[in-house]
Amino acid sequence: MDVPAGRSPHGGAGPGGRPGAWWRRAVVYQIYPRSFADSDGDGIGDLGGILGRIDHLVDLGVDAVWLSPICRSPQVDNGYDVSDYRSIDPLFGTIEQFDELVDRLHERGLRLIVDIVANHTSDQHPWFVDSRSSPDAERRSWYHWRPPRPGTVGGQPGAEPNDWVATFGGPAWTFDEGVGAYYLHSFAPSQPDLNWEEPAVRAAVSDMLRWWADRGVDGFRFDVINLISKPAGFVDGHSLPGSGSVISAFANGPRLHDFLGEMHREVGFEERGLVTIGEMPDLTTEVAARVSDPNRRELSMAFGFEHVEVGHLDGGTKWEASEVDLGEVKRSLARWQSALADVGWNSLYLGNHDQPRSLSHFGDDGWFRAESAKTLATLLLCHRGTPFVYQGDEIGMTNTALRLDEYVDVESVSYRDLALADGLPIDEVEQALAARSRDQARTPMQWDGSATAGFTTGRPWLPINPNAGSVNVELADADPDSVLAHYRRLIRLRRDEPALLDGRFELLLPDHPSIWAFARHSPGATVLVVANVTSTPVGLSGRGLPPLADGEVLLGTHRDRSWPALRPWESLVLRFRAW
Ligand code: TEU
Repeated sequence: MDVPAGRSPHGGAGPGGRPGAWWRRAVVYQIYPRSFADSDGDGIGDLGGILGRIDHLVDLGVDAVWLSPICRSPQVDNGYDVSDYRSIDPLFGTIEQFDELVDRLHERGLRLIVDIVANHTSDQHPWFVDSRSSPDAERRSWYHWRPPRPGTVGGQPGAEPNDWVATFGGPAWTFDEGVGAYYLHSFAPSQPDLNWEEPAVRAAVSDMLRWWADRGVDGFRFDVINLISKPAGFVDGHSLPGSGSVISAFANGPRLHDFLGEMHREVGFEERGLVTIGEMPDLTTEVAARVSDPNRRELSMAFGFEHVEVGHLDGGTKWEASEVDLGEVKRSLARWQSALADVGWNSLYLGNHDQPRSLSHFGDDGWFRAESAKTLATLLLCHRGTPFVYQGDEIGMTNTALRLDEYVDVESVSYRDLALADGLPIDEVEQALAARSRDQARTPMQWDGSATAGFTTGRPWLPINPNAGSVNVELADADPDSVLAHYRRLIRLRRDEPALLDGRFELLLPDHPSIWAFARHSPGATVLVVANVTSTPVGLSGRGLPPLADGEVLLGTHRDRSWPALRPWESLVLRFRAW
């Protein structure tokens, strides 16, 4: 691959968003630095660890890396609570190591995307420290301050300015004794929301983004960026059904598009050839099409949540969710494919640091672990859009078993404590955390079969999954039939097959409960993807698919064929000249 130019727009890349933009052909790999590789033995992954593992990324064949936050932070939410936007947290290394990482990745043909958390800061950020120092502070208006409800005493239950609930539980307002007012936080109390109505806040954010772009990064992933425009009035209740938290009151607010457009202009996203991905809870296809419409010059694409929230009960939280219906997941993805077929661009993901392991959530992490890992990857990467592979998925990592007292994620700990205090039976709390906790995706990357999985020489910050002896990079690398080998073939196939990059998407057998099938049509050929997404065999004859024997097999989960049936979690990618 050609070497990205770093600071200048990339050679060969068309204007952002239009066919030819580099990121429309790219596969992105997400690194959660804390859990990837530890170079100094403190049990926490770091930049030195990433520098030592670049070969893994090159061998996998990905084009870009997205790093979860590495800025200085008290780490209440593992870096999603920033106290200095222009620094590297000493836990992760130094700014010199960061610059070295940019250079090393570029030398190997990889691009780097950093994570920007600008809906909120840490309460340790100097902006908030100033804001809370007095009602007349210079940065008072940089955050959302409100008096207690009329007729109540601040700090007493029920005195919050309104009834909004924070995403991690409890009220979205915390009382500051010093100034006698409440501040707003969509997440933990230590993550106060910035007030984007204040022009100085927006200017400070754009300035910070230029600083990172000047360091040579190739793009930004914007944390919960569709929460930045709060509705006027701050009235009780939620404006939209959905997540059960304040998110539904904020998502896609009135000035969202203005703010994104301004940021695009101020930083020069398109001129600099940067990719921009906005994480957007409660995203709709309409908003996704708007923000990723290249002519509107807002973002390259957005992360929606619909497909990972299948099974969530209406108005409930993820903890009360029911079983995942894969039929619904496939129809959800297909709906997004059609909605963004002509305008805008999709992001594609099944898992990240906030979701349980995708293999455990959508697949069969027992008997058919390898087959379902391969099939889920095939399905995802053959859709139209930019795929994001979460670290560990390429070797088929699974959820683990943690004791109630072993969870450390701020969301999980808060849920556990509130649920137990509410009298929920322990086994229900255990089950909910086992299925949904974010810690499931955060156990250390499994590099080899040693006691610490090759992740650290010290004591890992979160227990190693007990299956590391059999599920690890070293073993997978030596096995031509491994999940890892399949990922490598799949990523290469996607790059070489025009129909997979830009071909029109067509869902086949939309209502079939066990077969997930779709076609990608390009002028020269049609590619058919067909998968059995259950742990029992399924027959294919009489289903209305073309005879598979007429196609050329490009990729399959199994070495041999069992037509006209598919074995448990078997999938195939075939090319047809005539369709
Ligand atoms: O996540 C936003 C978000 O919507 C999640 O909080 C999600 O609702 C939850 O994890 C589902 O259980 C982003 C980051 O990706 C996440 O790690 C941060 O904790 C959060 O924002 C706050 O910055």
